[in-house]
Amino acid sequence: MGFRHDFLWGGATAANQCEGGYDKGGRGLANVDVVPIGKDRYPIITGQMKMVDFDDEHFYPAKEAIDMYHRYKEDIALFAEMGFKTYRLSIAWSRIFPKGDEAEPNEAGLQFYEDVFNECRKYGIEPLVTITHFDCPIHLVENYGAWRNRKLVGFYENLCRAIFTRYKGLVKYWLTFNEINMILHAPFMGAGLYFEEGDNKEQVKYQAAHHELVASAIATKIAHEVDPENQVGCMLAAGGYYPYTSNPEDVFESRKKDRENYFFIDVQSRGEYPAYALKELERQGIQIEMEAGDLELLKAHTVDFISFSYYSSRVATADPELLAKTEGNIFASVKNPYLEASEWGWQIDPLGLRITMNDLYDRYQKPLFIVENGLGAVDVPDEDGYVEDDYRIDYLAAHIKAMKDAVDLDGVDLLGYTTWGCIDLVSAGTGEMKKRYGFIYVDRDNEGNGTLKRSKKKSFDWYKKVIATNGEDL
Ligand code: P53
Repeated sequence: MGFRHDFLWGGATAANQCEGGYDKGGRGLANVDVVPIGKDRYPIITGQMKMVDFDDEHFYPAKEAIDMYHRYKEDIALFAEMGFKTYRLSIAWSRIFPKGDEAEPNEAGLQFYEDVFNECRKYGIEPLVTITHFDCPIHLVENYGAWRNRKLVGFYENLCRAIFTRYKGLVKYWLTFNEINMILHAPFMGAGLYFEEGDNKEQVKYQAAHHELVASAIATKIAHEVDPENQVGCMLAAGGYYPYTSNPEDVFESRKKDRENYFFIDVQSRGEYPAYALKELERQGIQIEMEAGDLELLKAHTVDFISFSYYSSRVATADPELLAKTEGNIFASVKNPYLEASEWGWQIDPLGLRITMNDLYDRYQKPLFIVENGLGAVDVPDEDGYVEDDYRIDYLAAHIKAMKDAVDLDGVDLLGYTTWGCIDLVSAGTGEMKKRYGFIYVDRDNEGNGTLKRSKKKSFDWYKKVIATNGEDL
């Protein structure tokens, strides 16, 4: 009983939220670099306001982030001290192909990640690599319209070939697109899409989604060809919708909202467009342009495992007045009266994790991997940088307990668990440093002040013990 003996405990980060070094080693600019902190961020990440370069009015936290580009050795040593079996990180596309459409990759970028992976291996840490975590070279955004353009499939294929070949034997676990369903909710952050006057937004989003899905299938194909040991996963921003009431209208609405997100994983895992999606696209008058062979590719190259992030469950309602109150969030959700929320209003629901795991395992019957989970909170360090983050320990312990129930009591096959932002980093949603997830505190604030010094929080030793006991001692 309990977790498998080779359970992959660890933590997760994303290039643009931690590396900084945005212009180092020949790196090109990406969509994720040009999203500032502050009131314009939301219109920019949702594609309502165009931003393709820096200006003097805004602060761009990703430029320096927590400077992991220069400090990864120190940080990986700390992960190793906690006993990490895996470290999930992402490759910045624009380090490997600075513009995105070059014929040859940038050696300095390839070498950087090779060094990082070797550093992990030194401690027996298995890298889990997200190929794209919300990033797209800005040159591809400006000159091709990012993922709305079919050519992106070929550019992504070049990226995959370059990294699969170079890192053969160093990396085995790959995720094709972080939170692929984010393209619906934050299309610029998720896929470099912004909208022009007269665009049919849904048409643009689903066409871009088709390109990503084909690209994901091609990546899976190449990964398996390059090394049969490679394991490729899809990645869903999970957290299902509960109906607000037992009114069947609410129940049906919650199903519809779930399907919007499941759609992507249905294609990546089952290999075909589901019937409900074809009908919905038809009703909305959306026509997806496909090339000959696309459907065969999708069918032939499905993913090996299902990975997902889970922070919160959500609530759906068919009542338009109640729904109106939910606007302005990345994921629209009615407040659940039975749950407490984080300081950022994310509702805390450990049992929801068990429910999500059951839903996904029932639906796909492939191994699951929880690659993000955690509590974004304000931490107050003492003068040594120590934080007594019992609230974080409580959140994680409750979620690990629920995940154990899903394994022990429900029989779900779970490969591993990586907490989000194992070291404090920049928030994707808000651009803040103040919203912290880490076991390791980083001295930096929302305005970019601070020494960047790392220090252990109380949760550091707690997580070390959790890993050492394979999740028995919470
Ligand atoms: P932040 C929204 C809802 C669910 C997951 O988010 C999300 C978001 C984006 O805000 O993103 C994932 O930093 C994402 C990470 C992100 C993390 O959740 O807004 O994969 O890049 O940092 C937490 O608190």
